[in-house]
Amino acid sequence: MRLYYSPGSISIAVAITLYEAELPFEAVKVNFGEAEQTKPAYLNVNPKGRVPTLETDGNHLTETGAILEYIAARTPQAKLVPQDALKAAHMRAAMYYLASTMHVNHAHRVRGNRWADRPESLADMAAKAPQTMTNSARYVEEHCLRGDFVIGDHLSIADPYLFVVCSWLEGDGVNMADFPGITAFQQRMHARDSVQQAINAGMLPS
Ligand SMILES: N[C@@H](CCC(=O)N[C@@H](CS)C(=O)NCC(=O)O)C(=O)O
Repeated sequence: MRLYYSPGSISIAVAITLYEAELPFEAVKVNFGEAEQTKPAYLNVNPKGRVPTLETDGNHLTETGAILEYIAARTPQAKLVPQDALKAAHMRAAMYYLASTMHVNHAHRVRGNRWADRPESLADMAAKAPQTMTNSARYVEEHCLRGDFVIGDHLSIADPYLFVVCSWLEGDGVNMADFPGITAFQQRMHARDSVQQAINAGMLPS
């Protein structure tokens, strides 16, 4: 398998999950500084011009949530998706929320040019991010994390996803002192071998 990634981006949730599942992979860095994600060579891999992409058996899988589900399905022994239907629904609700709302809130600060061109529009969107990300953090703190991990006492595919999105909060202007539950979760995840492997591979800052 080959993972196309950019350091610190949501693609690192896939790397952490691959490490959790003990699936070997080749990591291919997409250089955002050179806008490689917009060039034909990468668009042949992922026409959306985004990371992650997971190449497996001649297929190019995209969308973080779908890739995480694929890894879990490939490695049932890793128990990355709960058997219990209600817990699984909660796990997926968290992942859909991260994909459709929280990641998008963050992108309004760093990728405003997806939605607007005028400098004042971009500045307005960026200025809103501390508020929308604080609202998202409040939701995560009070409703998403049901214990040590999203589904309670067991790590699932929602946790690497949440860990990477929450690593953006401080940069988005969120006061982490208001979110002790998320802070403890981040520390718990940071201590795992999977996250340490991602750090050692230069995918995340230490
Ligand atoms: N819905 C996609 C979003 C992927 C995405 O937006 N990735 C960002 C990095 S966090 C990216 O590739 N940005 C490059 C760009 O916007 O040019 C997913 O969850 O996989």
